[in-house]
Amino acid sequence: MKRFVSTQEVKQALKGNAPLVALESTVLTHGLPRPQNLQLARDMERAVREEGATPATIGFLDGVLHVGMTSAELERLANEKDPYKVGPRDFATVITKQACGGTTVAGTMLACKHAGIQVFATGGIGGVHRDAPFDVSADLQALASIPMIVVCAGAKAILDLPATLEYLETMSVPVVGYQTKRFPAFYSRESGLDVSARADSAEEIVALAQAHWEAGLQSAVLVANPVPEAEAVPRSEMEPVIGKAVREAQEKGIHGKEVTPYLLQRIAELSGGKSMRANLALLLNNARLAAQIARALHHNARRRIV
Ligand code: PSU
Ligand code: MN
Repeated sequence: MKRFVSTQEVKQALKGNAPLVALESTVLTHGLPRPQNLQLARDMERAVREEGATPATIGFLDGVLHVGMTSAELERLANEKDPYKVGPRDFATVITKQACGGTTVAGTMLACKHAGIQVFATGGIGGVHRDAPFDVSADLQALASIPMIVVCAGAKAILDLPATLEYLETMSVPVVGYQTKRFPAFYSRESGLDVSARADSAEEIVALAQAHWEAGLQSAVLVANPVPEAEAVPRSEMEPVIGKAVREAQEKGIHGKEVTPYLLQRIAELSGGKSMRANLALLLNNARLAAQIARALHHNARRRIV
């Protein structure tokens, strides 16, 4: 059975080994409200193209995994009524139910493994949740086992960041700060925590990733790209808002995969839209950097073959 379908554009890029950037779709289906979600999806694709790479937004329509979507398909997914949030364990569910859904970071990475895409841009990865007895995102497991470059703006600030970084260390995932030694905190540029390596250009990131895989590792390389200064919200301003949203989620008994969407929405409300502006800005910023990385990877691969 064919595992996925692609647009003409993505098929060509895959065939010709042209620079490709995967984009996730849980951010469309569960992360952002309408109509900002569709606008953002289109803006991210445009940002990738402007940097000379081909975007491949990944998601499920009628139980079929799409690696790259047409404009109409993107619009459909963004407006779907009850889409699934699709992590790796949900692939079988959406396939057998012929359902629609947005793929999470982990789900998107699994699709990239099938398609052979090595670079992926997202907003924030999932991680270890705060104060929860045991809620660890499948994103971390995917980062531990799928060799590709993932660009993010840190882990979502709603998480336990020190615990998330510890897990990434345990699983041998390099965390590379882009032009910084500090791990960014999604809405804010600073978490007070350090990354494991710093790189100042796309070429440096690619060299580091290749050395990592040549050393015999199968894990991903996580690039942490801080939110642009103009849209960043100071940590001191975000912390009380995040704390309140987390307490509310606990009081309401929200759990499992509902936690992240609930918190993101509540934080947007409580921050008066500031968090949303930061979220949109960092997503675009990550799409651009990922496209530069995809191009650098492409140049490197060609040099090696010649
Ligand atoms: N970050 C955001 N918005 C999102 C997500 C992350 O700003 O919607 C999504 C990503 O797709 C990520 C997922 O993979 O949330 C993690 O969910 P969980 O914690 O349930 O694994
Ligand atoms: Mn979870």
